[in-house]
Amino acid sequence: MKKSPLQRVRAEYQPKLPKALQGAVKLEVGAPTESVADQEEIKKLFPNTYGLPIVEFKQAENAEGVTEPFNVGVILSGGQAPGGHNVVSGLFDGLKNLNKDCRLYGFLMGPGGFVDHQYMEITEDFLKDYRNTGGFDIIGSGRTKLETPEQFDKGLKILKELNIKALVIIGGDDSNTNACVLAEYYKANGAGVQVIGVPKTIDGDLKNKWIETSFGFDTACKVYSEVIGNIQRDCNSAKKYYHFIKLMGRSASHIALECALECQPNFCFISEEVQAKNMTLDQIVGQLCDMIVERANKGWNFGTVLVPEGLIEFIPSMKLLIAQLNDILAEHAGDLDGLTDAEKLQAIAGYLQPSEAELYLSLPEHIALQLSLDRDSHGNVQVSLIDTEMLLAEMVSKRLAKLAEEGKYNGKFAPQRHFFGYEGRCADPTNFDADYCYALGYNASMLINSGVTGYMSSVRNLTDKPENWIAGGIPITMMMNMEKRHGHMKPVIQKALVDLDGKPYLKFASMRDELKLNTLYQYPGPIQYFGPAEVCDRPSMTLLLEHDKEI
Ligand code: FBP
Repeated sequence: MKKSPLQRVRAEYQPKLPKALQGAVKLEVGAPTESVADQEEIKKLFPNTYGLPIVEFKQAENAEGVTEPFNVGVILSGGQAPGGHNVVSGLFDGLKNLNKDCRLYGFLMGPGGFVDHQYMEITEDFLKDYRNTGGFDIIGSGRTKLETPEQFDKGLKILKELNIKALVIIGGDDSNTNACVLAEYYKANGAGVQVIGVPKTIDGDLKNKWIETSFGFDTACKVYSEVIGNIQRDCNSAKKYYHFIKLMGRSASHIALECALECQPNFCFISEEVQAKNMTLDQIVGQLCDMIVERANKGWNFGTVLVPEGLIEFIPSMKLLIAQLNDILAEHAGDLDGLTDAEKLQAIAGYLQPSEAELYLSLPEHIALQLSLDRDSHGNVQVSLIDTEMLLAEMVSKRLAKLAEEGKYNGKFAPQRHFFGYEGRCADPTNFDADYCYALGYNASMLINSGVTGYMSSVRNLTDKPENWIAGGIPITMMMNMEKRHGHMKPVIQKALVDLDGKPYLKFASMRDELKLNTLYQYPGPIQYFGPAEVCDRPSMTLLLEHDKEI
């Protein structure tokens, strides 16, 4: 593999490991736990993995005897997130430190590779080119949903063939939910295979008291913030465009909020707030127009607007529409096949309730069609395919034209649109993510060695220096509640949306009026790997604020 100069130097970086994981470890076992909600149902569904204690590693004074060698399998699941390769590196190094004859097998292209027995052994020689790099290309990732006993049994065959004692699933909330179901299934059937989850997703919505952040969020937000900063500099230089910037984050607005804190744009929507205030699309457009008119009165016909990609699903009227569309697409897929776009729109409108049909047909045609695309394997609307930023820019443009006719606006509105998502998902991890991921992977190897199953690798106290990070495991059942999915109540890990009483949101809310009517852009610049710690090792502003730290 040919390497760039930065890659060559970066490959030498040795991620910092918490003191607790350096050398021999001992396990401290806490009290039994309960799930965050719906305790009775979750307990019934997970009789073997419910109520397990939180465990924590401490440095052991004396190394215990040599561990017998064992084999482990690893799966990368779902969307890419910076740092995945370091989870694999940490896992590999942890296993080899336990016994150099331990082996690590990677299942190819996500859970699908596990079910279909596609795998490779990960060796040091192979791994060395991937250390501290972004991407999931080491073994590939995929979105196959691991949920049926048939898949579990097929997977068990290859685990037995390769003499694998534990499976590590690196994924988001859905994949970790499935990891827990798998752990329960293997325990109930005496399969003798442990399952450990690792919290991944740039979206930042897999977090709670014990999982302070999912890996990849820090790097992805820093990549987006660099380019938003660059756009803002361009915007402020030419003073002639409004930039509508959509940011990834399927449901939660953590990414948009973090970028807003980093860059201080003129406007940033927070989907959770839109939902809480029961706002309509019309009101959203109205808010933007108010700002544009006021800025135009000051002679400013430029600005920046951040739009979380999940926004559309949080507008209550759109949410109703999407829920009906989900059912219609599931029930009438066959009837819609082969129709032209115009016929499809009319047919779908015919199935919708009258008020949703009206909303559906009032949308620009391309947006209505995008809302009617196939769902992903988890039944989610693929929001990254919906041009919400374009929808807003078009609707604002129309409204401003009307205001101009009425003599209420005399500015110039020239929108530019951007979507930042894939640009950040495979970036080389920041020092924070490089260290965090390595620690998560290393910690997973220690969890396996301690014999637990149905746990998520947890590294916390993340605003302190890495040496002081706390490492251990959290029972996945503890993070679960019951939610309606595909029309049925299912046990799932509770998603962490932006907390409207939380410090990151309140900080942004305290600044936003000033940001709208001034030009107070901040320019974060590119990720730095070498240099002063306050530049290179600084965690996300969200994490700092959540830990009562200064930003
Ligand atoms: P995960 O939750 O699997 O980590 O993926 C998150 C995400 O990056 C979202 O931000 C985005 O909506 C989605 O993946 C895009 O999915 P795909 O990679 O399948 O296009």
